Amino acid sequence: MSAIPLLPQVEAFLKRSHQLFIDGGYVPSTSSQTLDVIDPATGVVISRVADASQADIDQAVASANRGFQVWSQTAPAARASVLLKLADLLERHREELAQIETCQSGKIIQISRMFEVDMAASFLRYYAGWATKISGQTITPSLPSFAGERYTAFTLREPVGVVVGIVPWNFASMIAIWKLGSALATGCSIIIKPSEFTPLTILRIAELAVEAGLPAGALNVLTGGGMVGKALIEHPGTDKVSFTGSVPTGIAVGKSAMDAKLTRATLELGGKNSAAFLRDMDLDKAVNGVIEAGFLHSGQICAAAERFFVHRSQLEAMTEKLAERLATLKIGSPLDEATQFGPLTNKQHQAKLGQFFAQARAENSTIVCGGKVIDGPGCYVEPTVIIANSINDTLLNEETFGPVATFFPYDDEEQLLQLMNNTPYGLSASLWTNDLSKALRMVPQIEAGTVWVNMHTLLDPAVPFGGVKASGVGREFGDAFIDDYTELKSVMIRY
Ligand code: TXE
Repeated sequence: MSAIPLLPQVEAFLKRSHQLFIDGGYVPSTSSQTLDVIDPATGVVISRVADASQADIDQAVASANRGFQVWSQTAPAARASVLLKLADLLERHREELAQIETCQSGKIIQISRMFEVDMAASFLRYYAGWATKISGQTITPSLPSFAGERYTAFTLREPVGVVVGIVPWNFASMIAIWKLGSALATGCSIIIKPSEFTPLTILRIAELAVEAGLPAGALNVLTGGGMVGKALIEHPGTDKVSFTGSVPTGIAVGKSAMDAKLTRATLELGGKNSAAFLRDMDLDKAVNGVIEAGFLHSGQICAAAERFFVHRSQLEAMTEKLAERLATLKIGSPLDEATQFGPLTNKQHQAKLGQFFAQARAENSTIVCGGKVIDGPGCYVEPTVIIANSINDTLLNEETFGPVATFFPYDDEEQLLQLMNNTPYGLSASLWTNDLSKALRMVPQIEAGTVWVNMHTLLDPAVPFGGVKASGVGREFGDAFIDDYTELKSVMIRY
């Protein structure tokens, strides 16, 4: 097999001189600064986007406030209809969007199609369904009645206002859709600040949103670096930030939000997620489980597992079998449909993985396979399996965000739970066993926002997602997102 040819509309899109998406269309930036977008498979600059200035930020925020006035007054059913149309348009432009995404992120084309388009469309449809179902309560207060007066009260769910959606590079379309779906379903307007590494697909999605009937200003896209995100959060005209990204940046975002004006903040951060295999697990199934948990999209998934706990008696057999399986993965161009393992998304990240490999060697960890950066213009690293020497080893504690499975043995289930919880983070975890009764007894003792049993990484819009401990604040999906995107207003009436 060889790389699929790019569609003519993708070629044309990449060649454009990209501007900022404000007020329903493109406007030139007042800044002369631009950012290169690099194809991580080849190292070639494929496009350039604007690096928004403070004047651009002011303009986008003013537009988003006007957009909010219109959109928040749009009937819920009409809001749902626009989101449903946008989902249809994503699917109609499936191949185009998937190719743009693969070119900017190095994600293998099958994953771009399935996650960045198909899953994104299903999340949008889910949020569309909520637009007409957001409701308050009626309450009877127990206040004293001196002359026969009576009381009633009710609550209103009101959109928070202008949301800033700060998106990382690992799922540039799908995560942007989570944020804009939540905001638009609840009647908020949103400004998306994509990652500087992957700013392109959301610009195309914003065009499709206008085609779907979204009013001007309800969705703006400002490309630029981290400082654009910070300025948006601290801007007096914004009301909430929804951030997905690394823990250190998440902490900075939380501080900016609180310091500036108590801006509401939802933080979905990374961590160091565990996958634990109980002794009854068949080894072949367990190896498939490790690949699902740790190697999808080269491990560049916040919910992916990076620490793998296996009973001491099975450690050697399991890691050897895993290494054999990983050796069969076809590494190559992400535009080749036969490729199973693509590049990382940027050179900085590849260099970071190189440092982690050096650290593992310095700490005398056992490198069962991989452990090397692949030389060349692309951002490839080898799929890697490591056995840590001690629970303090760096690779058992720091998020690599790469295709690195670090194993550690346990002797009994009490120790296993201690090992799983021995981390400041708590985004996700998985238990792999045929003994569901045992699994259900262990679930409450695991400190994580999501615990999977016999699966890992897969998200569903109906199931809330978010972290405990240092992995974040707030929840996306389910009905949990409504709390984060609306303010609860109480109305009390004496009659
Ligand atoms: O992420 P950041 P980066 C991890 C992964 C990776 C590391 C750094 O380990 O190597 O994070 O990646 C914007 N105020 N994850 O630098 O810094 C920034 O422009 C407001 C895990 O890309 O978290 C981008 O749009 N915004 C992660 C977004 O924040 C700021 C997914 C994320 O950037 C800002 C990706 C600031 N002060 C990387 N500074 C996950 N958990 O899913 C930066 N930004």
